[in-house]
Amino acid sequence: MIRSEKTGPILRITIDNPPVNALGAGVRAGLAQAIAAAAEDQSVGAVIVTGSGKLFSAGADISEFGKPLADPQLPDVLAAIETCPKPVIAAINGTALGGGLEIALACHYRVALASAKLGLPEVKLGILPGAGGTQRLPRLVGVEAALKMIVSGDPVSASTAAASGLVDMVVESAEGLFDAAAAFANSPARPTSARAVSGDAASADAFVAANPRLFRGLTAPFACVEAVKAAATLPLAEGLATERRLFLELVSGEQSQALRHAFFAERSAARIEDLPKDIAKRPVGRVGVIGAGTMGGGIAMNFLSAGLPVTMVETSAEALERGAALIRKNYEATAAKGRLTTAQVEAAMALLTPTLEFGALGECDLVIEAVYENMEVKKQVFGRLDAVARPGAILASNTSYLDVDAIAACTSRPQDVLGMHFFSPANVMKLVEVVRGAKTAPDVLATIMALGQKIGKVPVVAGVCYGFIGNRMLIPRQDNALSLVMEGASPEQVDKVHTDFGMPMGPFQMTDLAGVDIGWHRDPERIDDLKDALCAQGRWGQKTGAGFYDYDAARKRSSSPVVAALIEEFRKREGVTPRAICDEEIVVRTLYTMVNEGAKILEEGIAQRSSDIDVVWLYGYGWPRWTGGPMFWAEREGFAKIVAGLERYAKSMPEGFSISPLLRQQATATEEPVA
Ligand code: 3H9
Repeated sequence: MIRSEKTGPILRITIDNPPVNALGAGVRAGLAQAIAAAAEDQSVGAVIVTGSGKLFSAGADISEFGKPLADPQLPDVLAAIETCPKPVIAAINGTALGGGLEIALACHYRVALASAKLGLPEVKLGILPGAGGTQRLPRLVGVEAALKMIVSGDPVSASTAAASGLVDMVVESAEGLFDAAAAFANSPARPTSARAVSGDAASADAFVAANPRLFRGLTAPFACVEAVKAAATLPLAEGLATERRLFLELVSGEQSQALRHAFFAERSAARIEDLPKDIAKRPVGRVGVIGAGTMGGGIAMNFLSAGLPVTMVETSAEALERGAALIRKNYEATAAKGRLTTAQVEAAMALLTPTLEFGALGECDLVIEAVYENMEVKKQVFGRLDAVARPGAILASNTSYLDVDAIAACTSRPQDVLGMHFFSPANVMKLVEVVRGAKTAPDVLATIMALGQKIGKVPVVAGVCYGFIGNRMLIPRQDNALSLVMEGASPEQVDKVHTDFGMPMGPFQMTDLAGVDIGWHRDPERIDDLKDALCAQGRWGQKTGAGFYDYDAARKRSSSPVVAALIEEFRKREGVTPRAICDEEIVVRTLYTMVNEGAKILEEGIAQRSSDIDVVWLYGYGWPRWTGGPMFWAEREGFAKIVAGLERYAKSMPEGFSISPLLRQQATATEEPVA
């Protein structure tokens, strides 16, 4: 795990713990031993610490958290590095994160490869840098720059690190890294902790005030600030003690457990249990997209951004031009924010071939259909596609609800067909539900999962059912939300329960964003429910400036007296006497019902594992990450409590409601024994 090699007076210590050089117990022990030996060995003049492979180190071994950590502890190992009488130089050969970067901070000098990324992402796991990072980083870069890195958790490039004083030198090629590091071998040992901190507690407070978004709902960012303030105001030993105390508090806290669950859940979602790991994938060199609407364009952008050529097909020249122009507009907006160069925009656009020729899809290795959500239309498109696509091409539908098996059956090659359900806006949202049909070939599934990751998405496998994982769970939530309003709640009350919980928006805010008219029968005379009543009045959501709420020109939301009157009128018409609805009932009927549906999804094998459901909601709908996702949250909440709640309100639920047998089983298995 730790390799030591001596060249002349220089001892090179290499962290060699694939795949990411995590700092588990073995690595910590090896590193401590190697440093102690170097300090004692008269023939060693200087030490270089580096990582093997492409990474320096991804930091502490996250899987060790939650249990007592074996000695030596990382802070002690780093203290030994810092107090080594010989110069210790970090040769940062690649990504250095968390405890990995903290090793480098404890070294006396830092030389980084230009391609390396440096970061302290602990906050994303609900903790803070716990091996001196909060004390040493401010000593190198000052309070403000340190807070930016520690509280956002986002890594910086080697050149940014050099500009801020975090690294001493940037090297362009890997071959030159060790010579550059060795150039510091005759410099004096220079402990970071001996430096003064630039910036003070007031600059930390100013950072908090200027960045409210980074703190919303979370506890760790506040602890990060407290620790950095300690660096600015206390002697090192006390600062380190503050950091340690906060680290231990956070690591055993609920948020960190949930965030660590989310980290591992995302990675296990990529694994498909019944596929051989080394299955050969189909090459995908060109992608076809049918439909240049908002969805088709967004889907196309994912591939263009990843350097894959895209053929985009439409039926009218006008729609095609509008689609291509929208893609350009989106790229240019990103460039205007400084996140893309003009050259990158042009490079992406050069990969796009808009065409009216359906036959052009014959050149594509993967074709994604993103047309109107209607089974007959989709069946027709797949029939045509079957006639032009080359043998072996993968044919995907972006349907968000429909039966992928029925779509596949319209082709002569159902083994090549699956669903790729992107979430809107498709160029931004990271989730893709990969819908595995009854006949989808294993290599087709494996190819799309790998391709999804390549384009920066989080792909999750789902089986065929109405709405797959995410939208299927949305149905009971939205149905109950509407019933609750009929029975006496206001849209505002229901939405507030959700936003207080941490959701980016509530059920009605979401309906307004997506369009109240989705699925509407389009007959203004026929009013079956509240949504019909809104649609009949042209209140189709944000796009018409009015839905369950009113919107101004800047799409700022406000409560609508018109809607309040409509609701009242509608209740009267239905003979409903409104009653006071408590928030607890809203939680049960809109959140517990989602968990119930999730349990059914598991029962039926639609999701491979409970954590996949969490990943769908974290990445597709903005479920608050610090609760771990609906199924992780449910376990915390208590399955028995959830079942009891569902039973209590079962009579009020929309027709067809039933409690999942799996959920009942879990409730019994986890129920506290009655004393
Ligand atoms: C810390 O350092 C605390 C200290 O301040 C204080 C201590 C006292 N541990 O993501 P990938 C696994 S907290 C354990 O697919 P990539 C990962 O699960 C740590 N395992 O690769 C996966 O396993 P599997 C702060 C880890 O190339 C495999 O490695 N550091 C760790 O897409 C490959 O990972 C972080 O938060 C870990 N630290 O991305 C960094 N890291 O194959 C977390 C990865 O079985 N890591 N694994 O599914 C990352 O951000 C990405 O993994 C990284 C590579 C960018 C490094």
